[in-house]
Amino acid sequence: MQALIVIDVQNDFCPGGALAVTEGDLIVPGINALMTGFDAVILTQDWHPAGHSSFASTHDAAPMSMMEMPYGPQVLWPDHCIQGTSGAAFHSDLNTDAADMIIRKGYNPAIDSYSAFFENDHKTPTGLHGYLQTRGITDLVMVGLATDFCVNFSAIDAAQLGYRVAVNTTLCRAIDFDGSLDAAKAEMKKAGVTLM
Ligand code: VGL
Ligand code: ZN
Repeated sequence: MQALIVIDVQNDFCPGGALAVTEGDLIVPGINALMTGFDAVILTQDWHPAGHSSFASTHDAAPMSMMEMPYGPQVLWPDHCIQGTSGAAFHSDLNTDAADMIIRKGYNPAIDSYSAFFENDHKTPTGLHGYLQTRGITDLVMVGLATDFCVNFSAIDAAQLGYRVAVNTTLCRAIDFDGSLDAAKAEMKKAGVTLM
C-alpha cells in the first residue's frame, strides 16, 4: 500500500510568499496529476502560532541566522505560515479535494517541526506514523516544499521508521541556503531514500 505525501505546498512557500521558494508554484500541476493512483494522499501544512520560536522576529534576530534551542540548532525564519492567514493556506490550484488527510505541524510554540512525523526534538510525534500504520501503508512517495528542509526531514524520518521512501525531486523545490540542498540530498541517500 502506497501513499503520496505532499509537503507544505502553501502560499508562503510560493513566489510572493513570506518564505518564498523559487518556482515553488510550478510543481502544483504535476502534483495534482500524480494524486490519482495512490492508496492514500496526505497533505501537510506548516501551521505556526504568531510569535513562534522559529521566527527571527521573536528573538529580534536576523532572518536566516542560527539559534541554539534546547533540542539543537535551529534556523530562524521570517514569519511564515501563521495559523489562519492566507500565507498558511494551500496554493489555490492544489487539489486539496483529493486528500484523505491533512496533517498540521509546527503548532507547538517552543519547537519547530520540519518533519511530518516528529517535531524538531526528533521525539514528539505528529501522529502521522500511527495513521499510516493503521491504513496499512508501507511505501511513500514524497513531493513538495522545501526539498532541503521539510521534505528532507520527513523522508529521513520515514525511512528510519521503516517505510520504503522515494522523493520525486522534479516535484520538489528547495530553499538552498548555505549548501542545504546538496547536504539534504546526501543525507537522504544515506538514510536509504530513493531520489527520483
Ligand atoms: C519549511 C522552513 C520553515 C519547509 C517550513 O516547509 O520546508 N522550511 N518551515
Ligand atoms: Zn515553518
